[in-house]
Amino acid sequence: MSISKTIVAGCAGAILAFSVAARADDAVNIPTHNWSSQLVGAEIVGKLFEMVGEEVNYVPIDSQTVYQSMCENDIDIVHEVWEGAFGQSFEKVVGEGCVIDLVTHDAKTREEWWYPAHVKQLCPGLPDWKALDACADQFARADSGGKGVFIGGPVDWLKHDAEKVEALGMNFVVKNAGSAAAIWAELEAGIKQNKAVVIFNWTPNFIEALYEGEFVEFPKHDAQCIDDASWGINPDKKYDCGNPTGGYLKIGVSHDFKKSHPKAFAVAQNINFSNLDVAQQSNYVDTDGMEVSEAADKWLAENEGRWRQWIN
Ligand code: TMO
Repeated sequence: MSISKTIVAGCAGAILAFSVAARADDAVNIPTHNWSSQLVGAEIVGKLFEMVGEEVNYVPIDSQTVYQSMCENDIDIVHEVWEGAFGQSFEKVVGEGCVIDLVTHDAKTREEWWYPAHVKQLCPGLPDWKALDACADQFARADSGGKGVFIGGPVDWLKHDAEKVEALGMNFVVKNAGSAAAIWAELEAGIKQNKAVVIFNWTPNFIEALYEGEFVEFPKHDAQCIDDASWGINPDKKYDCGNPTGGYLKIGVSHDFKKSHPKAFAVAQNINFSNLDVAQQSNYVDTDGMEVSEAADKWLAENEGRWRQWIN
């Protein structure tokens, strides 16, 4: 008992010491997540902050808990707040007043179940979700008990896919990939073998430059669908709808950011990425095989006229 208490107390002390140390250098803390455009964009944002004289730390962190970390001032900025994946976590902390909704990028986003073009031949009636469900057996695997398999993203993207399957009564199971790369490997295997495959995908992303395909059309998204069980075709369940189709992409900053890092704040409020920007940031890494910092440098080299205005 007393040994485990000592260990717990020791750990808490270590975590505290670490978070104090992490802030001691006064750098801007920028989170890094598990998809390519975010990693490249984080370095672009960081390099812009460095140009105006700020120091920058890159902090690998879970893409949901980062919103709470902004409230605790451990993280200063999230530059890719995707409505579909993070809207709820983000809007909660904005409502609490500890995070500021600073910028809405021009980019419009969608995150949803998606299949490559050949699947439409295998499963007539797509992209309607009911047609997909009627073909569920084609998406079955040895270990899925006859149910179709949907390849979801890593769990921190929190897509509520299992809830959606249940609320819509679909004959599918959700298999969460461990990484974005694992999703793309499933997609490529399906294409090579001409097999039915349905994965989580999003736009803007590099996929659209490489493969033809479509999003599955679920019942149209409504804010009430994820708040109110009685809304939608299943009167007893939330999530009986698709994700937003013209979703936002935002920049959120911690409430204290303006005061703690005024030069970075002034830049952040000018940043504005388009669909093409986000797609390129992803493409440079996933299609062209560049390192993240190389990709950030390429984007900066090609967009100097724009970011010069952002930093002035
Ligand atoms: C958050 N994401 C863009 C991977 O859907």
